[in-house]
Amino acid sequence: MLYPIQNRARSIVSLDGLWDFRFADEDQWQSVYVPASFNNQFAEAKARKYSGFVEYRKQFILPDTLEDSRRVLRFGAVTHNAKVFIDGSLIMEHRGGFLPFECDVTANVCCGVEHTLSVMVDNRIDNHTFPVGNESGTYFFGSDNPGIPSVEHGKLKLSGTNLPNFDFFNYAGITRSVIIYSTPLEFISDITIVTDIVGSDGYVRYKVETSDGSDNISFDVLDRDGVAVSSAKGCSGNIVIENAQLWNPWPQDSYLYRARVAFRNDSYELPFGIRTVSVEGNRFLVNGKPFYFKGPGKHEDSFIRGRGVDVCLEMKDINLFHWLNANSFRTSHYPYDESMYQLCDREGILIVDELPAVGLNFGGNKNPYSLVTSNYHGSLLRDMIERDKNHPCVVMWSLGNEPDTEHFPEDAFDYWHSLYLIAHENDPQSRPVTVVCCQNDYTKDITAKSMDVVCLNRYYGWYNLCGELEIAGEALEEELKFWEKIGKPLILSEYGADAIPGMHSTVPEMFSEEFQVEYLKTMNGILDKFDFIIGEQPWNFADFDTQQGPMRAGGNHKGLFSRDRTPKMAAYYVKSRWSNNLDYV
Ligand code: GCB
Repeated sequence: MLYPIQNRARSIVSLDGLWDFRFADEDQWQSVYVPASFNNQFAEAKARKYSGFVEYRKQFILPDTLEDSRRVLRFGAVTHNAKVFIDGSLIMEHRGGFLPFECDVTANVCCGVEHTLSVMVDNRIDNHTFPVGNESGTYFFGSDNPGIPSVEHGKLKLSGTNLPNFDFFNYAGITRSVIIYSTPLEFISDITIVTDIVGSDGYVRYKVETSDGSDNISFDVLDRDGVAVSSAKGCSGNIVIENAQLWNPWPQDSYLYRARVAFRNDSYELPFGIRTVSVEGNRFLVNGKPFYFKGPGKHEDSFIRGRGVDVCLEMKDINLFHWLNANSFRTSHYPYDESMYQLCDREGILIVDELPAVGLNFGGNKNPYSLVTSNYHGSLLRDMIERDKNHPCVVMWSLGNEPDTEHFPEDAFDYWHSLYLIAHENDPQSRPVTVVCCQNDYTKDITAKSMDVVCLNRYYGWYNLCGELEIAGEALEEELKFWEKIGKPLILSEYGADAIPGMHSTVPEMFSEEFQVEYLKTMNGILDKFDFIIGEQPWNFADFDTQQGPMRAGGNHKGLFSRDRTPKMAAYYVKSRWSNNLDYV
């Protein structure tokens, strides 16, 4: 899937801005801003608690200049499900809240005429959605309502409310940009680039797809200054770039070339980097050199926009990554807006790209694999790879976060292994694949060790052995000795402690900033004892919003930064540790 661009052959009309909005159970229209989650834009509780359909509506007119072009309506993401209508006719439906979808509307949308675009958005989550909602009437970290017999016996139902089986607020709406883009009627439909390095030369293998399958293509590679350094003809080919500049992780140069593709009246420019990634033994190699992942897990989350795209905030966050001496992150717990990947291509920050498969875990009470289908999961995986395959910053796929791999080990293995194969088959670069594992009885898990990289989320000293850092460190060490024998590289993909910003204590007890520092120091001290550890990803970069509940005072406070990006003590500690730990040279 090509990201829409504007050039001499293509244009973009933005439909972002103010739209009409109403809850499906009301007649009253109000104003709402797009792109953004709707939940924080209103003063009333309803927008935070609502579960069901909401309707968005906007009138628009396309300029006459697009009359002879192909016109495509594209949504960056609508959370979670969408039905799209033009002038009252259904033109497309989409399932899943974090990936783009589009439709050729050349026949539906005339230029110079007013049209009405409306979108029915469903924010409900249940056992069959990604992320997973909890149908039993409880929410993540909520109690099972013991002692309220009327709830237990189903007389009082928490229906009509969002009940996430995950620890982030269920933000929803038209969260990413809406555009109509144009292309010539005969157009370039896809480009795939795979690179290799031999000695000092870069090898670029490309494939271009066009609307009519024709071969009439020119493919030029431009350097950073826009100078053509190599070129080829035809819909696929191999190009050699002598003395190539490599795309290297920050703080080295993440050099981007540009492929300029021309087909009849159409043209497209795609930035790409020459780099390789692979796993060898217990090492993760970037351009053949061992890479150590340093960087906190993230969320798309901010005060008013919720999960709505905010490119300025993304810029600030990546500059804070540089400040922290961080070099990578995981897009926990869903694919992010494309703008983040474009930024990370430019800034040399490596991404572990994660699907929204979070919450496939009912603590052993239910078998999640009897509820969900790997077919839907597989189609999301193909879509994510299709969208992100050309980004040099994307170095690994994460199939999901913290599924149950302990209580139904064979079912888990079958489910995740089939997805593992899909990822390798569909990614032209065949990047390493992982699934991020939950704190569990790891001796029963046969899934984690079948991945290319083992990724573990561990909260020793927080959710268990609470506050007892010495023994928590011993428990982590004991577990890592187990994984060391498996012979695969391992990333500690989450570990952390909540710290309420500004809460201090001479005795480092839980929730103080001092404790957060001591917690990270203890766990890092254990990581340093093992050679097969290839990364540390403290949870989280910044505090973020969650469902209300007894474990969350105004959200999750495991951030190194507060939600407004003010550094906590832990940010300074981590910055200093990571300045001394540059394994990629
Ligand atoms: C986890 C989850 C993450 C939570 C975190 C926590 O294991 O992957 O989504 O926010 O723990 O803070 O509890």
